[in-house]
Amino acid sequence: MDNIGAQPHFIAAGTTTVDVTEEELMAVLEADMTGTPAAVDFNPDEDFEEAFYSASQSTGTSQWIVADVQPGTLIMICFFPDISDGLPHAYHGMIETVEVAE
Ligand SMILES: [Cu+2]
Repeated sequence: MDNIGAQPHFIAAGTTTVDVTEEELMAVLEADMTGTPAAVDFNPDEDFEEAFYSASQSTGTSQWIVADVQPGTLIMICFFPDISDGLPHAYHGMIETVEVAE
């Protein structure tokens, strides 16, 4: 992966067999911050299996990661603190999902 952005990033990734959207994952993160449960059928403690992490990655650099990813939905989240407010990038929407076939 290449970092072509203005800030460093890193990826925490895991798989789930729950059908969950990026918007629903944002709601789960929001719930974690506010303490108000999200109306989403996804419990990260039960429905998320860690797959891989990347190292923090500076602007203008590339890195390759070898990972054995299980079938399902791969969730990739950046928790690097944002330069503007210190919140992890995930809270600014830096969440991606990719379907992984059998
Ligand atoms: Cu980031």
